[in-house]
Parts: sequence; structure tokens; C-alpha cells
Amino acid sequence: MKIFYSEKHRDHYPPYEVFDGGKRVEYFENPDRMDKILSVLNKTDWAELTEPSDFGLDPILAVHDRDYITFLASCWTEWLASDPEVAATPEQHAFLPATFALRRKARPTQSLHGRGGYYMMDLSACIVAGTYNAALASANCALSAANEISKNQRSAFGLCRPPGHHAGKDYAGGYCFINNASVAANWLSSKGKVALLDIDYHAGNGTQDIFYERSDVLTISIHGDPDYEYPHYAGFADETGAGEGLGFHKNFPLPKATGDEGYLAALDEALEMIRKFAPTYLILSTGMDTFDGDPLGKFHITREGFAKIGKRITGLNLPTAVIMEGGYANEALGTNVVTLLESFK
Ligand code: OKP
Ligand code: ZN
Repeated sequence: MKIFYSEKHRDHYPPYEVFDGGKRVEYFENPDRMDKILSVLNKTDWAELTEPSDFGLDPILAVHDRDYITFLASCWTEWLASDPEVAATPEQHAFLPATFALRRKARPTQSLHGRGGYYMMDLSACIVAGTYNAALASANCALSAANEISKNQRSAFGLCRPPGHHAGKDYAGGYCFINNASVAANWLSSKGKVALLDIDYHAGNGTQDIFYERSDVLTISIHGDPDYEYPHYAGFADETGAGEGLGFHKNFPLPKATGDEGYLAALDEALEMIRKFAPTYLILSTGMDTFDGDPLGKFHITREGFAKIGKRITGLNLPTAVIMEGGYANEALGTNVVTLLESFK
């Protein structure tokens, strides 16, 4: 199985993020996550580590707003040029706004922080020197995996970092900058019907927004109920698409402490919807933060649970691009990813 992976993610490692209450904490979405996954993948006899191809900006701009991508590309250098304190100690800083735009009345203003508050939804998608290139390489990993399944491979893995499913057409958030899975799904959609299933613990709000009015890409997310969990404002059961896309989005908000049994029941319903939709391709946004003991999750999925989840999804018998999203229990992360992938290899 081809695993698309780029070392460029290492240059995206902000020195901190900000939690609720304004608390500064270490950056949970860290490069060590990839090292833990790689170390277990390297022990298998089927993981074929491969550099992603460069697809250029066109497939990214087919999903994202051009001015938003320009903001990501120039944010760090603009900040360095405008703030002497940042220029003196860049490694101690991470670009974050302290004011956020409410969309209905807002516009991206001239000032960098004005654009920050417009293009960012929270205080976790910090931008540092290497962020933009890491995000581009991450998108290329997803596109390379999509390309692989479009060429008759049964599966491929985009080992993406930074992750993507919280990023919308014109906003970053939740450690995400470019919506890798959506870019890959949109790219594949010219070749056949695509279903995108998001099994990360957090609702895939960016993916939901991007495809909300489209009927050619079915999007489904299984996650912690936004009534108690981040991203708070999307992922509700009554959000089912709009216009052309009505009936082509589905959310499964689940209660705290959901275990294997409750999770698999929701998954079976999701898989039934995908069967009825009869897609040509499946994109699987894969977060391992549903794991029992994940520091950012409240579910109790076990390792055996991940094996069952993998088996049931491969039961669809669809060419599948598995795209890495979250998962922060680093010590178990590699084993959990490989346990899920075992069904796809
Ligand atoms: C990204 B992915 C709560 C802070 C929440 C953002 C979590 C982003 C998760 N105190 N921080 O879906 O794994
Ligand atoms: Zn997550």
C-alpha cells in the first residue's frame, strides 16, 4: 500500500496554542504524531513510503478562496516585516489574531490582524514560517493518494500533516489550513461519484461547508455532539445539506463516552447511506482521536474497535483514499493507525 508522506510537515510546529479560557498550552498537533505513525508503519511489510507529487495550486483553488490562500502564503513574512519583536525571536511566536470576524457583516480588512480574524475560526491554527509549505505538501499527499485510487489501486494512504477537515473554503481552524480530504474529493469528483466519510472525533465542519450544496459528493461525519464538543457550531443532526445538496450531507453527533458498540451502530448506518449513494470512490477522513484516552476526545474506542471499523468500511468494496486527520494519544497513535489500515492493505 502506498503511503504518501512529506518531511515538510516538520517546519510547521508552532510553539503553543491557546485553549478555552486563554490558556497557553503546548501544540497538541505536533510532528511527533507523524514519527509515532511512521515507526509502526516501518515495521510492516506492506507500507510503501512515497513522496507526494506536486499538483500545483489549481486543485486547491478549486476548493479554496484565492485571497484566503494568499493570506496563508504571506501571513508569516508580513508579520515578521511588521513587528520587530517577532523578527528578533521568531521561534517564540505564532501568528494568531485576537479578534474574530462575524461573517455576515465582515470583510477581510487591509491589516494583517484584520485578515487573521477573518480567515481564522479559533486559536489553534497558528501560522509559523513553515506552515504554508507544510500545508501545500499535506494537500499533495492527499491528492497523490486520490490519484493512486483513480488508477485502479484499491487503496492509498495520505499521511497528511497538518490535517484538513476543519478548514473551509476561506478559513483555517482546528489545526487545519487546507482541507486535504476535500481537495482530493473534489479532484476525484471529475472522474466519478465520491463519498467522503469523516471518522475523526471532531465534526468535519470545513468539509461540511465545502460540499453542503453539492449532490455529486456525499459527505458524512461521525463525531462528538457539537452541543458539548469542538467545533461547537457545526455537526448537528438537522444539518443535511441545502439546495442541490439537500440530503447529501449527514451528521452523526454521538454522546460523551461512546464506546465500540455505539460507534459501530452509527457507522453501519453511515455505510448503508454510502451503499445507496453508490459512489465510484471513497475518501476516508481518518482521525484516531476517538481512541479511549485521547487527550482531546471523550469517546472510548478500543484498538479492537479500530480493527472492526476498518473491516466494516472495506466491506463497501470501494477504492479508498485514507486521509490522516487528528489523533493525539501519540504513544498509541502508530498502532491505532496501522490497526485500521490492516483492512485496507
Ligand atoms: C482537530 B482535529 C479545546 C480546544 C480545541 C482544537 C481541536 C482541534 C481538533 N479546549 N482545540 O479534528 O483532530
Ligand atoms: Zn479531531
